[in-house]
Amino acid sequence: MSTATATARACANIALVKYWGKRPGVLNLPAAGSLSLTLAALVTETTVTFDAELERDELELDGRPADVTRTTRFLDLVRELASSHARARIVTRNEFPTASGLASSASGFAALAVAATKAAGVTLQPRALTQLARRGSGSAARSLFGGFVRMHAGDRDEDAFAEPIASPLLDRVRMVIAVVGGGLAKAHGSRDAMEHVAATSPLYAGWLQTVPLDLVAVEAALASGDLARLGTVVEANALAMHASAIAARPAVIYWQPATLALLAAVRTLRGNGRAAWATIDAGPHVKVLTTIDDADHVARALAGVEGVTATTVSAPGGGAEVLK
Ligand code: 2P0
Repeated sequence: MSTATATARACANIALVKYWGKRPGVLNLPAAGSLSLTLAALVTETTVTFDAELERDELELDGRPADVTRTTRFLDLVRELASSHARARIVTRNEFPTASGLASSASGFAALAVAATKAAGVTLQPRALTQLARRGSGSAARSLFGGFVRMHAGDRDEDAFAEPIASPLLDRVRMVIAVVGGGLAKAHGSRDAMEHVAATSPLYAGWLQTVPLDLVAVEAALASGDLARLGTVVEANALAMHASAIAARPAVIYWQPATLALLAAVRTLRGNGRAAWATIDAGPHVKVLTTIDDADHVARALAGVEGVTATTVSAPGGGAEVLK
């Protein structure tokens, strides 16, 4: 057969304990563990078609041709596993809230890993599939699973994998995504930024000491169903990550004025008895951990903050899957 095709979908995830820093080398090993929540509202769908007639890989992203370099590097790993040289056509589409400006490398490489291995006839156990996705993007390993997911840093390739974590909180939690507009200069890409922070920030060592403690606290809160404990650690962890970035030389500052206004709004919501704890990734947007009961109230309050251009309420999402 000269062509073989498969389609997969994967949801993006938001880290509750952040992945921020790598160990050196080509294996894309994180410097520390991380823990995330997969979100139903942020979906990527990807079709991979291996075609012996193609001379090079071709990528179409949201209807337009896109740079295929990083995708080719990833597909080379799949081709090696399949003992194949066939190039591929990749068509990928992000069903994200309109103009959300949210990063999609997690759902993107998770969907690509599932579709490409399926199309190539490579069968991997779930843990091995997360290791493969990690080579594409560290956060992608976590998007293979739904709900709460723990990424292990490990010492070697086979120890740096993701696995789902059960929690009685899963049915209760929601995430409100508050998109900050404003048209400021494009943020620093997280891959380069985390290397720069690791190399120059005097606070990076403190960040690396914090992560294992936060992981223990978050896992305990998830196991016991203690949402307030979970939220407190989640917000503190994100602020510690950003403190390390702000202290880099030169500084990496992802926040805009609306980001700080959102942090204040979240504190006010908490003061009024609502469940609301903020987290922030490599951009100005604020994601708020809340409950099914408080989600709409929180979303309305955040939509009223100056500089916020959209809000989305998301339930936890499921794991990556083959569609056809
Ligand atoms: C996270 N971020 O844990 C953190 C929080 C950014 C801030 O994972 O270089 O795109 O592809 O392995 O996965 C973004 O990093 O990095 C990220 P690569 P990735 O969600």
